[in-house]
Amino acid sequence: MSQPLIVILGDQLTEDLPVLTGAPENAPVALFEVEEEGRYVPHHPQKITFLFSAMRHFAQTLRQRGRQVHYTCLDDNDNTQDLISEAERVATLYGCDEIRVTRPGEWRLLDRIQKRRGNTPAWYMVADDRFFCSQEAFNQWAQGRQRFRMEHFYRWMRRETGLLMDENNNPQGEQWNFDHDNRKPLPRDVDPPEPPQHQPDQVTREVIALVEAHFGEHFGTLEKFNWPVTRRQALNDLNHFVEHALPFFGDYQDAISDQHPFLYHARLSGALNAGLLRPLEVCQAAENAWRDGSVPLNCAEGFIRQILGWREYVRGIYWLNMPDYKQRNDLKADRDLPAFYWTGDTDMRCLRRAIEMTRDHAYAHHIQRLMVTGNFALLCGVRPEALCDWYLAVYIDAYEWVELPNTLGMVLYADGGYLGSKPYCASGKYIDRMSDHCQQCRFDVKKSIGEDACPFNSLYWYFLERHEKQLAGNQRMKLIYGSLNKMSSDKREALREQAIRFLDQLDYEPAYGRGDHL
Ligand code: FAD
Ligand code: DLZ
Repeated sequence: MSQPLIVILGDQLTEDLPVLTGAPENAPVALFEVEEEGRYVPHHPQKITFLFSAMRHFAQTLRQRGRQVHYTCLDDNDNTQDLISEAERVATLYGCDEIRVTRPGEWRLLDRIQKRRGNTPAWYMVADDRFFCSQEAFNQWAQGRQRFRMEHFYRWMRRETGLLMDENNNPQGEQWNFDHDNRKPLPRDVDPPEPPQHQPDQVTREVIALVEAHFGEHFGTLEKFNWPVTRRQALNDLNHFVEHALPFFGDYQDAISDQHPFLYHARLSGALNAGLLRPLEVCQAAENAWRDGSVPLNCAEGFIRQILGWREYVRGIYWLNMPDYKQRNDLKADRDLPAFYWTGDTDMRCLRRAIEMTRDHAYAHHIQRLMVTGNFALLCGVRPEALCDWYLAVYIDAYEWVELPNTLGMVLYADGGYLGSKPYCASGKYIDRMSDHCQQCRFDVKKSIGEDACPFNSLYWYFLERHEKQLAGNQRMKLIYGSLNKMSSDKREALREQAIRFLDQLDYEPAYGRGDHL
């Protein structure tokens, strides 16, 4: 009789995964902490702590449910420190002739497993049912379409799931999208809710010590660790968000605060991506709050769109196009990452604060990722690989299936407009409108030239000028290219010189924050 080993990866911590529910009750279940996964990019210590602690708690839950669980700790003597070899070692140890695993979320690992074909014990991959849209369904949707747009996909998903639809299958409120009510700038007296506090228990405290000892050299601090490490804590965070922050989510979705890292955002991406929450229950919680009258429709819809729309869409794009997608660099960006991405040591207040928040919480919200660190890298011409490695390393929620399309596609426009219809490039004016950083910055956001001019301004015009050939034909860029072309050649030259001077004096440090082995 064949006996499978059920392998659960660190981002597969969902009790009713098909790989578990479909396995014989006496099949051993295995989880492995390994160095290799902590180091293929230098993951933030909070991300590693979050996953190891959540894995250890998940193993406890499985044992309480009567499962036989094998758990390899990072510092176990016989740990081979690699997921594939550890699974094969443990399968042999337990006399298992096959290994079953849920399809991994990163191509790198999928490829390695596929290359084990013919191996004994044999590997089998089971579909991941934690998404609204299967890869097959996405591929079918994509087939024959010249251009993809998230909005079309999202409307299809709304119809398919019935989320926020009325009895005639029309969108609630007779609109698909309430963006005109959203995206308000930050009010002066903003007072967002404090996230729930999770006191680290014994398990988490032990993991913190372990991670400090093994990955202490990675960028990021552990002092403010406050992520949910059990499903119960994650549900608590979800309820807290729906009650206290969701009612304002839409309004201040795009605002950036110098002091409040989380504003009215959910902080749920880590828990969602690791499997502690399912996207359906999160969307249903938001819809129910709207039905109860405690959350306005623009907020519930704006939030659901992020999960039902963007999250599913980027995953579909990732699997449809990997591995080639990762090689795209359509704007031929060739700079290394500025060194201050690993330190926060810059006078540009918006960048400093986004990086400090990242260091302290392994978190920055979407607009900081897109319009501050992302926009700056786009304007500088940072290589996709360098920027993608950074985003993959530093955020609590980062896995390639979601990080890569957001960074390479949405931020860097390196896929030539496949994911987004135009580059999200902006000058300092945008950051000034949406945040309270500029008042506290040594640079003057109103100036483009001179020692105290905001670097975003000259970089912005220099970027547009560099990429005129690729971008000027884009309908959505017409207005801005009109302005560039009306500019005197003296002004253009001064802006160009200012930007080049600035770029030349930056330090670039591609390998900072990585372990010696890399
Ligand atoms: P909220 O703003 O409250 O949004 C609610 C949920 O919607 C999130 O939890 C997330 O699950 C989903 N969501 C929102 N926007 C996106 C999006 N663009 N793509 C996918 N899901 C989205 N998200 C990740 O989960 N992992 C990543 O590695 C990641 N990398 C990113 C890199 C860049 C350059 C950019 C611009 C965005 C990235 N995002 C990533 C998307 C987004 O920034 C985060 O999901 C969000 O900031 C998480 O915080 P939150 O839970 O408070 O989200
Ligand atoms: C991110 C991560 C880290 C840091 N460590 C582990 C680990 O030790 N064991 C494990 O099973 N998973 C880990 N992960 C998550 C994996 O990297 C993730 O499962 C793959 O990238 C596929 O998405």
